[in-house]
Amino acid sequence: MYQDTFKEGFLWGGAVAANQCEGAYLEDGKGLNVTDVSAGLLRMPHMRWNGTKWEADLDGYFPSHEAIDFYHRYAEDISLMGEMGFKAFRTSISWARIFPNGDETEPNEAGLQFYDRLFDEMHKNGIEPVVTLSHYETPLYLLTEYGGWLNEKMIDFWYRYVKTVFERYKGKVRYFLTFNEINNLFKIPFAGGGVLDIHPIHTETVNADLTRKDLYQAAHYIAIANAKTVKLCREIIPDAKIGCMISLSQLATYPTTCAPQDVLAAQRFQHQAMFFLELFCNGAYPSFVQREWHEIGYEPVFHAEDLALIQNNTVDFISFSYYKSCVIKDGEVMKTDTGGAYGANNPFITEYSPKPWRWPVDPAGLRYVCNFLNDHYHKPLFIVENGIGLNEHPDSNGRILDTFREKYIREHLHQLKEAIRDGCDVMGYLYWGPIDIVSAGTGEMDKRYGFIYVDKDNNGAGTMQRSRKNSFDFYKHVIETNGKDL
Ligand code: BGP
Repeated sequence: MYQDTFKEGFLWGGAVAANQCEGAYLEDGKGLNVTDVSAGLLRMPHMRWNGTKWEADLDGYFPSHEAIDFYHRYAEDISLMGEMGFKAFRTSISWARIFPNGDETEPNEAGLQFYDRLFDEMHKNGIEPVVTLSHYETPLYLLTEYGGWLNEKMIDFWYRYVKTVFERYKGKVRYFLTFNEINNLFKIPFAGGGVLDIHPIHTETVNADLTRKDLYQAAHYIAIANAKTVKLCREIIPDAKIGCMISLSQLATYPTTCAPQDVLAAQRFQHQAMFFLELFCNGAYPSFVQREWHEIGYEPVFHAEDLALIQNNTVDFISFSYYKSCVIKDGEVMKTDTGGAYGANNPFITEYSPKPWRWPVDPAGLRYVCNFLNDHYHKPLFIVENGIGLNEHPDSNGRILDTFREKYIREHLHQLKEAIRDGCDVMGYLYWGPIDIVSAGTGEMDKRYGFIYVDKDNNGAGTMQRSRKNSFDFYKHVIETNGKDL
């Protein structure tokens, strides 16, 4: 049936990740996770070889260790989101709060209690929790002791964790996402994939020779874990919905020219973004990986029952991040950041986020991605990350006039509405970073996404006081009018 605009019950809101906002990185029994040794995922993890094994090197300043202290200030922050009228708020459960090392048999009660308090607070404010089970937060110990997802044992550790979560929060959470941007396994394996991958220049040994073969095997274990999670979620919380979460800026890959080889290059690049979609949504390995597997000499190690498990337990919906599009030329090696990939400049795109990030602004790319997904997978879509990072300072009246952000959102929502008119079933839109948090890629506070300003700078100075930017009222109005008045 034709849908002209955002449906009733559309899930408006915002999204963050535990490791970028909570802080309290060792409080109440929490163990270290992979992002705790990172001052930005695009930088080298701070690890050292002690002669026998890898260990955390915690010398220096790590912005995420305190972050915006959401762990203690969540009530104030959730109430501000409530004031904006949020219907949903996405955050992750930090796995190492629940199982500090990851391989324990009993969970950490204090960690579980924190999320009880947090979800209760959301409900008090009329906000539905949307929970990412793993957002770049694999317990570090699982990497240093077991190699992370290179090891099949991870499936059992993961299973124990998600079972604990489902049983504990079954009355409180109805929306789950499995692994955040899991396709980043191939781009930033350490944090994105939970795989022990230390670059050779960091020290000379161990896994310097990690190959795509290894990553494909890790992907297989993750696919099994994903399928088991979907199955378990349905058993324990039958009325919940569970989705995959993929970074899909890469689906908006345009060829540099209409030369057939450039068009084919763009298609190959899109295939990389489709790999996990095929596994999680169609429940099967896509035929397009066969050629690469043949060329790299990978022969998957599968158990007989694996493929049926993947086939029978596909996700309910597709959630994804979209920040920007990119342009590819045949033969070009694409570079990656947390927003997706980047290659040549697109002469038809004239607007960029400010320096030093310079992310191209391409709202139509969002419509393109939605249609692409709708054509291939026929599942409801959930935009769980879209936003713009700006370097902002309050003016002399203490206000932040972030009209660039308002324009960015307005234009993306216009295009989302077009996608709905094109026939896409869109469940919701969660703006990335409704409150300023630590940037995933570069560890900065100065890359601000929020409607809510947090007084803290890159060096950790500031009062942590929260204040409303101009876009706060703008977004509130968008939600109030269910996106009619953009
Ligand atoms: C995505 C991540 C988020 C996030 C966002 C913006 O890749 O899932 O965690 O932070 O990118 O990236 P950044 O913070 O580097 O600007």
